[in-house]
Amino acid sequence: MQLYTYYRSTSSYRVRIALALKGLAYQSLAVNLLAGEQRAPAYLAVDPQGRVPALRVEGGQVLIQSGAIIEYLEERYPQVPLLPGDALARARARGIAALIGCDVHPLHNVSVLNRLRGLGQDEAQVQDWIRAWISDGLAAVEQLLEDSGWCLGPQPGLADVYLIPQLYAAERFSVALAAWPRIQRVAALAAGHPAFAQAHPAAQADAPSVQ
Ligand SMILES: N[C@@H](CCC(=O)N[C@@H](CS)C(=O)NCC(=O)O)C(=O)O
Repeated sequence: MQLYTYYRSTSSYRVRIALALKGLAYQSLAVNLLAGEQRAPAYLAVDPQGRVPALRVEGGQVLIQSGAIIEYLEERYPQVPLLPGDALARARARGIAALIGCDVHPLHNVSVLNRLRGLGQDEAQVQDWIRAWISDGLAAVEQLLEDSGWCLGPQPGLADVYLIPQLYAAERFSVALAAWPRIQRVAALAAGHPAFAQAHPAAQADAPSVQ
């Protein structure tokens, strides 16, 4: 498999975690979002939306959208499941994933921020906007997590796959996690887990040596 990815992209980071948790080998193909490579014709032929991640699977088909890619991996490689067997528990995990993937991350995506800047918002306003959406989202996630273990149980799963990259973005945009002890507990578990370490932005070949 080949993953079109950018080291700092939280959506790519989700897929990298899912691949690593499942022990799946893949080749990383870096798309430099800062340099605008996502809008180059060659990449638009891969993903007409011009976003990462995209995953080229065996047989050559390209899948887009991290949620769809992760669900594909879950169905195709069910060993090391990311979703529990119980339908209600699956819905809880998907709820946290959607909260982060639909209601937080899109509001601080590069193209959305550039649109805000284009509408005349100054950088301080843009940074406030980012921090507000991340803080509101994480405050809600905190209420949805279990009191011990990973987000929703003793093993890492879909909710963790979404939460950890969002925490990387929180740190990048100076959102403090101090008010959220459950989230801090999950972050500490991920910091000591090899699959999460392998997927971390700093471990990617396209990451600059000083971030
Ligand atoms: N809903 C998409 C979001 C993908 C997305 O927005 N990716 C960002 C990086 S995290 C991107 O490629 N941004 C480039 C741009 O907005 O120009 C997913 O989950 O895959």
